Amino acid sequence: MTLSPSRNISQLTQSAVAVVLAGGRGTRLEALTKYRSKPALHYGGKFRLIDFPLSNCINSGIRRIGVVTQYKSHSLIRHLMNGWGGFNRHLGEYIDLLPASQQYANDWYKGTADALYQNLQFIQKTRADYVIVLSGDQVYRMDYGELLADHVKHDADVTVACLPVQQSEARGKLGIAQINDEHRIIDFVEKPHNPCEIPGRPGWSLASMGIYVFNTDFLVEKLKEDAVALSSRHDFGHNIIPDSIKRYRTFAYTFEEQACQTQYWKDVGTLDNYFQANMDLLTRQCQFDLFDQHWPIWTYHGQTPPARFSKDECGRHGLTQDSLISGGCEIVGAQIIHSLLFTNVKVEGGATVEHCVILPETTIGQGASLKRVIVDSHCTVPAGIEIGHCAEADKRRGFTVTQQQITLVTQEMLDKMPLTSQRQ
Ligand code: ADQ
Ligand code: ADP
Repeated sequence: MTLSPSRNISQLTQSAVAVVLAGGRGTRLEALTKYRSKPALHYGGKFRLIDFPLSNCINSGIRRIGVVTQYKSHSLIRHLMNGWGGFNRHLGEYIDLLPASQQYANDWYKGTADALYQNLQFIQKTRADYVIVLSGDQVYRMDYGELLADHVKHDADVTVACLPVQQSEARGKLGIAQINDEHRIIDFVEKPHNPCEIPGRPGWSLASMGIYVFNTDFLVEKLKEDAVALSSRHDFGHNIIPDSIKRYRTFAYTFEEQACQTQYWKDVGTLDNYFQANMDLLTRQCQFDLFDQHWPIWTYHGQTPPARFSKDECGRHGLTQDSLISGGCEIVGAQIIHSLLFTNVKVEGGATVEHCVILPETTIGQGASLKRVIVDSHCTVPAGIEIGHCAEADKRRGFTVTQQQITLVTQEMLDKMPLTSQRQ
């Protein structure tokens, strides 16, 4: 197909189905993913991580989507039903939930490739020409139409979206590709300890974003082959992609080159980068602009009144500085500095919240003082408590403290904390 701008690209997006992988455990996020899957994790004041790939699909014109769920999927499914149910199946638009229902195989999803293999019927029934495989837990804006166009331009069997990253960030965490002048992938190693450099760009490697486009027939063939391979981990990064480069047309799409987009991409894997990715949003200089009307991020947002800042009974004003405050928040005589408050957070008189991420439906009691803290949803933080001022004291009280000295607090931790240890 000769590709001239939007008309052909819109034909491509219509002939594609997206499968969003949302079943990983996300164990490095510790207690934040104890009861919810990583794609269900709250992010950016009113969103959940899964909203980002789903919004990219909608904004790119892809309206046929499967979401593969497995672990701890209750709040994920609730969010998808509340917020993403407005598709019109009569017009061929839908989001289908694909839980590990043990129909195709008598097992849970063994890996990302197996998660698609167990949903081959769903994929084949769509009669789509292309399958876009996405991760449910990354923050970025991407026009998948351009990705598909690149795939077709190269007459590829599979295309891997890639991004240059600093070697220190890639080491042991990301799949690394080497490409030739035509952007064909000539080598791929999953999470190497010594990622190879991009020629002429010292200190940088070309990382896989875990985003793939496959010709449907090719994908079906590869998944069937992989399903019976005894030594396989049934994983895209470990098996399908390295196997494909040997015998098939496997190309890299470099996200860096996507026109008119600021290239922000975060795989929110650890508490430290979850904290930082939220903090990034507080400045107007952030490469990821939540206020970009051209590529909106869609989500479910319940009915809430506007955030209210009011005086408490001692006459102290509710004040904020450099923060994102969501609907339903009530700041009564408290100070919020450089923080992100999700929906329906209440902060009571004399409390100070500084450099914090406070998840929804949480109350911070009178006079509490929090600094560099992530507070989980549905917490009641006791009055007068100090958190985030001394790492050792926080650890003694059962809170999690990260390498970068961010403290995580959940209601379970608060419930177990002896009453005598509220002050440090
Ligand atoms: P990882 O980030 O380690 O590497 P992985 O754990 O395979 O990716 O998860 C990818 C997506 O699949 C996540 O959204 C996760 O929730 C989901 N998932 C994981 N296991 C699943 C299962 N059994 N069933 C259903 N869904 C599952 C990948 C690539 C790397 C690349 C990085 C970029 O393998 O090459 O560099 O993504 O983040
Ligand atoms: P979210 O903040 O993602 O909306 P929820 O508060 O709905 O999270 O919790 C996610 C899931 O975890 C729900 O199924 C909920 O019932 C369950 N859950 C939350 N806290 C606990 C707990 N302490 N013990 C057991 N299950 C819990």
